[in-house]
Amino acid sequence: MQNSKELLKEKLTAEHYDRLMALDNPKMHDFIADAIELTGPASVYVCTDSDADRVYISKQAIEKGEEIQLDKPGHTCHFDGYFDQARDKAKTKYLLPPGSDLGESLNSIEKKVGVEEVRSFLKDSMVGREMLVCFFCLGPLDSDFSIACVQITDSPYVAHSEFILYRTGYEQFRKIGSSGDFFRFLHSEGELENAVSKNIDKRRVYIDLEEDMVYSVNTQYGGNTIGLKKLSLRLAIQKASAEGWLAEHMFVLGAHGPGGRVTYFAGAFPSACGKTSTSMLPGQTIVGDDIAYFRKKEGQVRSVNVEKGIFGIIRDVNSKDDPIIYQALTSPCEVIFSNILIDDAGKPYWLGMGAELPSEGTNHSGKWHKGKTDAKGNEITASHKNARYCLNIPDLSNRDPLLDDPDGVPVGGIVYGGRDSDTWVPVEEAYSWAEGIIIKGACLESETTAATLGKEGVRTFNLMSNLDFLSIPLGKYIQNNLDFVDGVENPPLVFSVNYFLRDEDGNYLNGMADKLVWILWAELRVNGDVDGIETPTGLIPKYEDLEKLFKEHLDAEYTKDGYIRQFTVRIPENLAKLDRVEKIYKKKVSDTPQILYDTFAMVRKRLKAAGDKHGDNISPFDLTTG
Ligand code: SPV
Ligand code: MN
Repeated sequence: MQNSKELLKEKLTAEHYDRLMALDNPKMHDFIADAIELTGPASVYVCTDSDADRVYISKQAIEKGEEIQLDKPGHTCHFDGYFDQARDKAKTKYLLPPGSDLGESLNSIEKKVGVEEVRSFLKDSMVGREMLVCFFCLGPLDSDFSIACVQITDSPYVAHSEFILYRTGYEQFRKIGSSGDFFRFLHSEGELENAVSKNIDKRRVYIDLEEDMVYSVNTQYGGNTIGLKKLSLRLAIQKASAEGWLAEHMFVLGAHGPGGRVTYFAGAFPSACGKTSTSMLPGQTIVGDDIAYFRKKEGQVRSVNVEKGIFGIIRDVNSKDDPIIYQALTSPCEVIFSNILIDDAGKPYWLGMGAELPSEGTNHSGKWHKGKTDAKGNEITASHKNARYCLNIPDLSNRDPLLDDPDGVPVGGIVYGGRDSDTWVPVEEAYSWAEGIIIKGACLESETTAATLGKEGVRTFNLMSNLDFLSIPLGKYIQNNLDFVDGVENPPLVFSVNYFLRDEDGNYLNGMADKLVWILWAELRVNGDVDGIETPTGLIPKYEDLEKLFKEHLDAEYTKDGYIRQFTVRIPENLAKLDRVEKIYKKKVSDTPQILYDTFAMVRKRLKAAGDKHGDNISPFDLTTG
């Protein structure tokens, strides 16, 4: 390759060349020069943190046909290809250098082979197009948490999404000077047909952990392309592991307790299991809904939202269940809708919005009418189940005032939840941090959803809801979580929640709104305001505490019968879960810490003893308060 600076000078206008040169970072310059040489763009646009650049990008998205202006100011709609509607787990791989091993649970490809393949797909992919070079920052600016990132893409939709979701980072790059400590993303949509990526068989997301760099090609769906989202989470998990902090697939929420007290919770749920709606609970304040970093500061666990926007699932967002998001989605403010239905007047519609949907319009399948089927004869729904909205948290009335605090928020509790029809009670506190990490986080299972490609409704192991993004061996990741609170005087309490418990007839045992009560009970526990009842797996709420919370916050009568049905400890199901999960660790995770097996054995013993004494299904009234 010719000298980077020379190449940049030749290919960029003076203005954009100067923008790059104002950042004295040879590694970043090399990255951009290499990308230009590889992809061959007609022009290069370098974004600073200015409003003018943000506006330019959003206008480009419309001009290039990647977004359509909708009926309200600031609202646009983007469509991904019919077969490009979710994260592609099978084609997302780590580039493995010779001699390294990530364990068999992580998808990888020999580095040399992978780099050659993905670069061959990227070769000349931007010919005739403008390359966009954007700088962003993960986490608040000017903070121990900040990670500078540079994103190259030929998709103004991807860049526009990032301007909504992340803090701009041109100034952050000025701050890091010539440091090589930043993340890099190179994305091209590849060949387009009707403004969507055409060569889906050549879709690849390849991650280079040695270089803190990710390649993404022949795809547009956000989870595959937005570098700072799940691509950076994979890089961050490795970085965190090396540096002694944590990068998690978690929301961060300010829970508002009695007397104006605010207690912060972070929570992990697999995609489409209630993570965003928990972060948006009525009366509470949101810090973030998807990715959180944790660091220890002065003996305290503190957390930031890596993002400043939400890329949320739009299905079932309606004025009753999610009033604040619904308000934003129906008022003039910056929103990119994706893979919804639009009518000729540019009005957006989606499944579960609480209004009647038109019988025809345009969606991710093109012209759509009710009853339309795809090539395989499957009905095409009006909007895709993984259709999303992308908006700014500062536009929401429930934003938390500490959203951009460089020190993050102090974490009082951690919550793990999944789609579980028959095992866990609605809320339970672990007896300790270690038990919480092992019996709650590392045992997380969930029934699959439309957020990833493949069959839905299959019970799948997903430790800490972070399995899709782990870039270190699973055992090491668990050990990092266990060790993280060393030196912390009051580690966060750890809770499990389950919004999806059903009775023997398959009916849900709880309403959607009930999750508020579980979180507010956890808030009381963190502050020592109430006692719990001891079960073999942790502490559950006392009836009278829940009765009070239901009355106060949901204006609902909480019945003893409902309580018993929801909080009955299901011994055989809990034992079966331990067996299932242990089998996975034994078979697939060779570096599982011994403490995990020891803890399983201890909890199994407790479950059996309780079962011997009280039977398979134990009413909470038969257990004692602790
Ligand atoms: C998820 O699926 O967990 C998401 C959306 O948050 S994605 O960007 O696809 O990862
Ligand atoms: Mn997510």
